[in-house]
Amino acid sequence: MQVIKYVFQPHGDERAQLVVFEEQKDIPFAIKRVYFMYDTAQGVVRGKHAHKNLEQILVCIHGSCKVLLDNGKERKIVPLEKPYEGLYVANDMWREMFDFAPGTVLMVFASEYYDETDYIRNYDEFLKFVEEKAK
Ligand code: T46
Repeated sequence: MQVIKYVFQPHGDERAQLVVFEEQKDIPFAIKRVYFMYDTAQGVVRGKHAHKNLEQILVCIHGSCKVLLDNGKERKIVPLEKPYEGLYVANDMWREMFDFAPGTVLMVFASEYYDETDYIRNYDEFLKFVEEKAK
């Protein structure tokens, strides 16, 4: 499984670091939605689903977490620890976010508007979905 991690070049000077996300440039798709999660409780696992169409870039703009990626055949755990790193998560990829450090803010850039019908929340259904797609 190929893990695609983007490194966004910070524009730093003596005042601060500044990171830019422009659609179709830094982010490889048109951004239809941005959301973030914060106040993540200790020990929680978020995600536990895949998407039929949605592509996303996950950026831990504060703190850190780990992301489990599962394409139905292989699993990888990717740490997100820098505010200038973005993890690309393709549509047909099971994802779980966990091990959130206290105070973590995880920001997500999404290629589509929110649509509950795009979610695959059952792991067996996900396996069937990727098997069908591979035929
Ligand atoms: C994903 C991972 C990385 C909305 O109303 N609009 C939205 O755009 C989103 C993202 C969520 N919601 C509602 C739906 C639920 O009632 O917010 C609640 C929490 O959503 P969810 O349980 O899906 O959150 P996560 O952290 O498990 O997953 C989210 C995204 O939903 C998902 O697409 O890939 O972050």
